[in-house]
Amino acid sequence: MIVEGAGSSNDNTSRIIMHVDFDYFFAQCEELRKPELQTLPLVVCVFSGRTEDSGVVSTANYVARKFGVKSGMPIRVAKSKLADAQDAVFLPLDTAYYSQVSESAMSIISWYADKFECVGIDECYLDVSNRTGSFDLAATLAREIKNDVKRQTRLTCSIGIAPNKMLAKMGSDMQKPDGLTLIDSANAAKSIANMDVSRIPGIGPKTSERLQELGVKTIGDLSSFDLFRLIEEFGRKAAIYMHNAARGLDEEPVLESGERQQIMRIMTLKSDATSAMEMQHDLEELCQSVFQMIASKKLSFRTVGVLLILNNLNNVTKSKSLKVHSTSFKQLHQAAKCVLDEAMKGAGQIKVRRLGVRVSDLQSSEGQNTMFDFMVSDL
Ligand code: DGT
Ligand code: CA
Repeated sequence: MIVEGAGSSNDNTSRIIMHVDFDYFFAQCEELRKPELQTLPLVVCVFSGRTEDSGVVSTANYVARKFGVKSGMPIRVAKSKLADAQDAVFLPLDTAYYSQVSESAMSIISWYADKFECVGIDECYLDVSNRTGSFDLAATLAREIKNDVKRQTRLTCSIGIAPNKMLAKMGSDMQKPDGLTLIDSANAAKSIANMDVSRIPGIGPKTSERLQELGVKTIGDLSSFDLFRLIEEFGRKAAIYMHNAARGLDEEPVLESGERQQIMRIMTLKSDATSAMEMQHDLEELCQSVFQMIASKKLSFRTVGVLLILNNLNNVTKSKSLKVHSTSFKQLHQAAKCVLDEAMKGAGQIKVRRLGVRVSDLQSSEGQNTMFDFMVSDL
């Protein structure tokens, strides 16, 4: 793994950003728990409940997509498209389960970023400028992320690497599924010139329809369209955004939110464990390592989580939030022990191969008075 701080540092003008997007996410989650679905057309539906077929398609696996099934399509239409397909499967949404899968995968990915921003259940941005320093190393890191996510969760994702968020997002969409696309500054304008304007994030159906009426179909057309005319049509802010976007320019930073900030350590156990007791020593070691990192960064934490990677490669994650932020090792360790006991209930009879400890909901502990530190460490 390329470690934090490795590679040359980058200035603000030459960033290296990744966008990670999970492939056919809800349907892929369903395949994880029922691998026999992988070869069948699978459609995840939002059933409205009015009639048996009323509602829309949330997403479909790539087998079903070959028949023309798409997100947002009425279920009735999807059924007619799959009328000749054998064994098509229609399942209702299970958002709680998808969120759990997402959380496990995001916590793995976030470990690879200088800055990590989760922007939805199945996509996130990583600023990897400092730790990679070059697009070549970023591509190596992206392969490592894909492998790690696949090994630990069995999910596939597509990654775009670019000098900004907008291009990275467009890149992750270019070679789906299981893709990796690099767009550097030199080839940016050329890579996107022939694409439809609607591929620019933020350009919805209404704007793209109006652009069409103005004779602007592709991103290349948009880049050479008169800026003042664009301002007249869409207002200054939107016009400048579109004008820059069409040239491959975007300065939006990767924004790490407080709740998403986290520090995590994972280890492979010397031998597979069947009880929390067998992992007590490793758990303490992980807590110490996490604690050293928070102490060195002068942070306090509120949420403590434990990740179990089981022998069958399934993940179990559990977490617990304290009433107030803490800087105490004792509290961290105690919370981790409780959470591990909880997590072991989810493991059932399956042995544990890897163990992780994570703290999140972090904030700066500087300025907290020592009395508070003293009180929480004595709890
Ligand atoms: P992908 O990324 O093209 O391989 O496929 P997905 O399914 O991951 O599509 P994406 O990334 O646009 O959306 C992520 C999840 O959001 C998707 O698994 C289901 C849900 N979703 C997407 N579009 C729609 C929609 O039009 N309606 C509903 N109800 N859910 C949607
Ligand atoms: Ca996706």
